[in-house]
Amino acid sequence: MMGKLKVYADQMSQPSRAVLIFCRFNGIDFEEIKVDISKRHHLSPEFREINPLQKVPAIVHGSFNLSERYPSNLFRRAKINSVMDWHHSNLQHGAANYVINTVLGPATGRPLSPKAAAEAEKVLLSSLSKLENIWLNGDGHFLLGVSQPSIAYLSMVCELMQLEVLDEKDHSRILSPYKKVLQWIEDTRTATNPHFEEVHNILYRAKKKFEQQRSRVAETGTEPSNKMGGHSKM
Ligand SMILES: N[C@@H](CCC(=O)N[C@@H](CS)C(=O)NCC(=O)O)C(=O)O
Repeated sequence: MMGKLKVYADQMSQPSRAVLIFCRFNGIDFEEIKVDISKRHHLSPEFREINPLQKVPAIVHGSFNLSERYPSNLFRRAKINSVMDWHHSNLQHGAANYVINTVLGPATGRPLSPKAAAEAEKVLLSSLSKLENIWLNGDGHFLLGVSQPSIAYLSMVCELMQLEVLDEKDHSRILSPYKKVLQWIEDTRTATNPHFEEVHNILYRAKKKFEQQRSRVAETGTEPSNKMGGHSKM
């Protein structure tokens, strides 16, 4: 007996959201174990036992075993791996660093850096262009021409969804030129609902909080305090 699959996740983390939506959408019987990054739970000795890299998400099923989450067809599995490889060093690299350096950093104890944000934006824009013109270039509908949301494309869509917390101007400057990408996000939302919206609720609450913070700064000219408080309260 392997026992129930355990997913260690923080819903404020985009790869965590991708895995949670994937498991819910596929009707996988799993237990979600919350790891609150804003409270440094990922740095605890207990979590280090689960994932020595101290990152979420992490999956435990008896012993670590990710392979059965992937499709059994070898060619399709290889394609998904190649998309994930590209995603981690391109789209994730650009989007996560942009969001951390413009909005989210202080909530996890990191300072904002306009210079790092500018560098991340270049990676993000070049990744979006490749996504639009290469990955989504088939029928322009679903990635790799497949109509089932794979973990690869949920990961990428969740990566892009985190841009919701940006200032409206930045959000539209970055995303609006990429029509296929925008359509793909909508298609994924529709295909995986209600799970998609449920898992993104925490992000929508954070978005509202950041909007209020920005309008207070605009009205009063005072800087926001550098803390968002615990994510779980957003
Ligand atoms: N490439 C990994 C990235 C994992 C990752 O960076 N997770 C972040 C949250 S989104 C984390 O755990 N950060 C911990 C930290 O900031 O120290 C994946 O996609 O799962």
